[in-house]
Amino acid sequence: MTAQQKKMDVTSQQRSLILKLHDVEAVKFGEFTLKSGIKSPVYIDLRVSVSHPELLSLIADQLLEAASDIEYDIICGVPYTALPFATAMSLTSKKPMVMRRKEVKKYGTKKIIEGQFSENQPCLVVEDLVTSGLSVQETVDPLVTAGLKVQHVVVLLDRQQGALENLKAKGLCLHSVFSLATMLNVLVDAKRIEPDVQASVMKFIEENQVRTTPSVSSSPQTTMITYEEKASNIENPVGRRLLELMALKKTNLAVSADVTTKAELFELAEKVGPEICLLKTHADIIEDWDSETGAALIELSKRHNFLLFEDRKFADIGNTVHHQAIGGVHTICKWADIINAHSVAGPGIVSGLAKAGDSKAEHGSKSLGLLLLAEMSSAGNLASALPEYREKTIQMAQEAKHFVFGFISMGKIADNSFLYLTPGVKLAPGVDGLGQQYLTPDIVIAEKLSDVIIVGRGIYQADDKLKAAKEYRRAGWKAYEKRCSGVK
Ligand code: S5P
Repeated sequence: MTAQQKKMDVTSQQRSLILKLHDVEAVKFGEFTLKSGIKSPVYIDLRVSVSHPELLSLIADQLLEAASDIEYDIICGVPYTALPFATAMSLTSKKPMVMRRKEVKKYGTKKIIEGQFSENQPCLVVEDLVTSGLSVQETVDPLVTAGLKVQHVVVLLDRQQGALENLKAKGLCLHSVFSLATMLNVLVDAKRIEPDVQASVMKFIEENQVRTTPSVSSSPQTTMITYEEKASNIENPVGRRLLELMALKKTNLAVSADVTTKAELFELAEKVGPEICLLKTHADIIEDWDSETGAALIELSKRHNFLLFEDRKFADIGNTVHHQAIGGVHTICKWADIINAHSVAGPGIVSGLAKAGDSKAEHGSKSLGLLLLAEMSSAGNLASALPEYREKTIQMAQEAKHFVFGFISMGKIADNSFLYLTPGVKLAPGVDGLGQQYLTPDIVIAEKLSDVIIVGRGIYQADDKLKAAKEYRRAGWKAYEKRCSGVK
């Protein structure tokens, strides 16, 4: 298709909408530092449209036009920017809306999808802007779980960075009012920007493609390795044991037992024990912890065949962490199989904790394994924001493979000689009001290729904890089987 033909494809309404968006500075050109730290020659912020009701109504008309061939009964906007778009579309088309909550209420109905709908009703998802399509997916998943049928997504602007392909891989069809390329053509045509700006934005887009599904370049051996196969790659015996018991029990679920009394801790471990591969503790939040608690946990872990992970997140110099790990009130090394540490203190922290592991072995106890925190699930955390931090953390782990067998990370960040454990997991994505960010088991295991899902409140705050644990176990294992079979 020639450039001239492409220009002719733009309707006069689309052209006028693009120029209006430029007028209100919803799109800007220059040098902008994105959240990821990457420098971008273009910045798009469609939130400003709420200050311009006429513009909002034009946007809604164009979105409805783009969706005119689709059959749907109900509309749902991706929070937050697309909520006013969806509302305006609903008012014009008289089609009802549902809303997806980002934060689930702690009281009342605890509903994730607000509004009235019935099973299998076709729902059109509306978004303002797509890059990878991940935020669309985070709205589609709970809609489908709630029983709605979602096949189509309509978006105002497609940045052409992979969303179309990523959503297609998930069985979703993306319809955009216009692409970034079209927007640039119109702006050059109207002499709003110079052709060299257009060229630099297009180069940026080409160089910054985001694939949320496993990339084609990763070979089947690396992405579809089974837990049994992975076990033979792991040097640390605890890491190997963890993978072997995951394969045997058919579970990749770790429960985070963030309760505050011994009674609650033992009751939870007893209940969910058969469903899990790991019980993760925060010993320092148990108010009545005593010298017998560790031994009682070991007994439970043996009976139900799971490992114990004390989530102490050590972060000090080697000598101090050595004492913190073996001594104090909690004598962590006496009962925990796995501990973790921040890499911020440098390799000395690994050596200090390895020394604690050695003294454990000298006393005839089972061995110890260490996980390094390479990334965190909390919004704005510095580890995830700084790629160099993650790289250095991986390097530290590579230099101590006899002891470090994996990472706390948001997905697979290095090769198959490490395990990846991911916290911030719930059946519906969202946030918790204190910075915690949740992804679904499917995204974590099948897309981001982590090995273990760590679930806290999703299970220990459920009315029926066993039922919740079974649900998470099923979801985590299904995602693992999907990834092994290569189904996207
Ligand atoms: O980045 C992290 C690392 C950890 S270990 N984010 C986390 O949430 N965690 C821990 O995982 C956190 O300390 C808590 O114990 C658990 C998540 O709990 P949930 O209730 O949000 O599922």
